[in-house]
Amino acid sequence: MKDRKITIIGLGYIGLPTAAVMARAGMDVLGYDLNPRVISALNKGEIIIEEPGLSDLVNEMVKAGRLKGVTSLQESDVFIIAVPTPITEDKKADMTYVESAAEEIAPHLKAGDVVVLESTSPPGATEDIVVPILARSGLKIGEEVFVAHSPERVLPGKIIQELVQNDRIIGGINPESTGAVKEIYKTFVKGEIYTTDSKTAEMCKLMENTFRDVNIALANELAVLSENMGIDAWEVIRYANKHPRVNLHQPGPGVGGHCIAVDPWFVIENHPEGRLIRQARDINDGMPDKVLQKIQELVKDQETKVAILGVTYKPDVDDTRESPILKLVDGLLQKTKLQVAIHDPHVDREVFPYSGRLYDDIEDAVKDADLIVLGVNHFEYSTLDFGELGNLMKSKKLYDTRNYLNKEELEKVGFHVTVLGRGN
Ligand code: SAJ
Repeated sequence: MKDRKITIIGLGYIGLPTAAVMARAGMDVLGYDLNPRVISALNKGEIIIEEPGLSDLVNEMVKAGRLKGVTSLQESDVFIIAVPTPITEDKKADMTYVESAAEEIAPHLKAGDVVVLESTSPPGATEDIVVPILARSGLKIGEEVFVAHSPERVLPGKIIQELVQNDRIIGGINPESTGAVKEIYKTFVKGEIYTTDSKTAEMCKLMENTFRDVNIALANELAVLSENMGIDAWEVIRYANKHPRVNLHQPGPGVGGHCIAVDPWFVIENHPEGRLIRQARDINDGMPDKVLQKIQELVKDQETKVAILGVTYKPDVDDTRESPILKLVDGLLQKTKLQVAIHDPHVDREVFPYSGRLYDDIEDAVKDADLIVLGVNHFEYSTLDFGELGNLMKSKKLYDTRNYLNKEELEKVGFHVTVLGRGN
């Protein structure tokens, strides 16, 4: 197995770590991406995304000659598709990148090759989209070329560890395909490998994230109800979760990232009967607007300055895809006259849409502001000196959308603190 050549198509948050981990397991790995920045960085042993442990591992594998970036596909024994599956305006899976990847693979196929779709896809995509394109090679798909869906389930921030330790699902288009892919993943996965058919594997992945989305929607609904009832949702969660079979999730300013905010739509794109799933999406997507309304209540002067701390989709990552705080910023700029200043130590200024409003120094972001909004609970924000920051502000008001900061300590230094989900 170790002498087989692996090609990973798409070197993003999943493809690149997978490439590095497979190289570490002893395989000869080529990485292919349309973005030339990614390939030139890779061949220098560098990466352009943030993920703990990835930089060192990539560097080591490139130096060892086991991982290399390429700008065109070539013959390989295994092709792994890890390209994005974005969502269209009308909430459908945009499978263009998957289709192009399959189209590029087809001419390079030979008997015995394996193709794995890792990209999160609507149920049926492997069989209905990938297989017919690969069949253009003239080879018998399922008999000469083995095809399966094996969804990634890793948590950004812990990708390297979870790629190896998590259990894995492999769903082939037939048992032979499932078996062939299992042989490959066995070389680096330490968790259990469960096998099924490709459509079930696709649905498993989507339902994992949908489970979380629906639960977060419930927590967000609890937050809204609690504010209206004058109780503290966080206290309700703390005590309700003492029940052995209850696990209320955390409310917040909405759900972001390219997974949980997107995948539920793939389940229901052709199935309007999925009512609860749709409602959960609507509740979570409505949260940035609720935060916006609260900000407008908290600032008396509607043209004053508001400082937003944290814009990524979750703490301690650099990813702003589907970030609810970016949606909040969009709303503030489109619907209000407030002056918006942003601080986030993780975002890459080069790809950030509001780089003109992004301050490197937190002091500059909060200077003369009427209100600080904690958008993301980055670790860095737990150690801030709010006594000093408060002195730079026009008035000492803070809205914590994550229940992250120490309210009592903030009040001691003169802040008026509002917490999402905490009624008066
Ligand atoms: N969030 C809440 N309340 C919570 C938990 C999360 O508001 O109680 C928000 C976060 O702030 C963030 C979003 O949800 O905006 C998603 O964050 P997350 O940490 O829950 O998940 P992701 O998107 O980083 O990763 C998820 C994981 N899926 C599950 O836990 C079921 C991961 O295992 C998947 O591999 C990943 O999606 C993916 O790629 O699909």
